[in-house]
Amino acid sequence: MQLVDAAEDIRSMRVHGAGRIARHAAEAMATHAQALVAEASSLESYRNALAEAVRTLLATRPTAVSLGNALRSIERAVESDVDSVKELKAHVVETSNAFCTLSLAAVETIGAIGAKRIHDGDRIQTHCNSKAAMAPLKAAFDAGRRFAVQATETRPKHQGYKTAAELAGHGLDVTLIVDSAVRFFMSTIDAVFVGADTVCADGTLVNKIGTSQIALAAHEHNVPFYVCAESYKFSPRTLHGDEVTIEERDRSEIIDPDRLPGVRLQNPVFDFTPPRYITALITERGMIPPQAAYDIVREL
Ligand code: RI2
Repeated sequence: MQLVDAAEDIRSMRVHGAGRIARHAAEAMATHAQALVAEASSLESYRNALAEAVRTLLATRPTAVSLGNALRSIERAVESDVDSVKELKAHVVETSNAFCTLSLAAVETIGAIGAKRIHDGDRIQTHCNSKAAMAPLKAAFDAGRRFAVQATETRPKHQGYKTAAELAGHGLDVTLIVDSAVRFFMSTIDAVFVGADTVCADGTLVNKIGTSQIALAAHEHNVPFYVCAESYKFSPRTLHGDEVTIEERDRSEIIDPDRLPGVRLQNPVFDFTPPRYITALITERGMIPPQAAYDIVREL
C-alpha cells in the first residue's frame, strides 16, 4: 500500500469509520517505514520522510481524534532516540502494529461489555456504520439473545446500508429506516447504540451528523443511549480548551448542485451530543458515565 493511496482512501472515505481510518493510517505508516529503508541516505532523511508521511495522513480528515491519537503515538516513535535507520524502522513498525492490535482488542472488549445491556426481545437503534457500536450487537447475538435492530440510512453517504448488510449477514433481524424516522419509532425502542469519532474531556460526543437528534429523542422517551468508544477516541486536546473541528464535506455528496441552481448546500458530517443525553460511554476500560471522560483523557 502506497502512502498516497492510503491517504486518498481516507480522504475520499473509501475507508471510513474512526477506528478503521486510524488503523488504515497505522498500517500505511508500517508499510511506508519498511518501503523507505532502501532509499534512505541517512537516519535524518529517513526520519524527515516519516514525519512528512505522518503530516500527510493527519491532513486527510479533521474530526476523528482516533486518527490524530494513533498518528501522534507513531510520531513519537519517529522522533525517538535511536542510532540507525534499521532501529527506527523497527520502532515505527512495532508502534504501528501495536496500535492496530490494541484497537481491534478494544472493539472486542466493548462488544463483550455492551452486550450485557441487550436482552431478548429488545429493539435497538443504531446510526451510521460503527464497528464499535456493532460489536455489542454481534456479541449479544452470538451469546444467543434474539432482538431486532433498526439501522438508519445515514444520509448523505448511506453508511447505514453497510451496517444493515453486515448485521443481517451476521444473522441479526435488521430493519433499515430513513434518518428522519428515528423519533417516530423511538417509543418502541429499548436502547440506542452509536459509535464515536471523538469524545471530549467534558463527555461531549462528536459523532455522525444526526446523532444528537437521536440522543434527544432517546432522552425524551427515557431510552438508554450508549456510546461505544475506544479510549483512543478521547481527545486530550479538549482538556486544554481546543475545539473539535467539524468536517464539512463536498456539497455534491448531498445532491448534484446543478439540479438546484441558486440554492446553497451545506454538508457538515458530524455533530455534538451533550453529555446529559448520554447514558454511558462503553469503553474497553469499562462502562463509565460521560462525566468520567475527564479521567480517561487525563490518563491519556
Ligand atoms: P467506528 C464514523 O465516521 C461514524 O461517525 C461512526 O459512528 C464513527 O466513525 C465510529 O466508527 P465516518 O468515518 O470506529 O463514517 O466505531 O465519517 O467504526
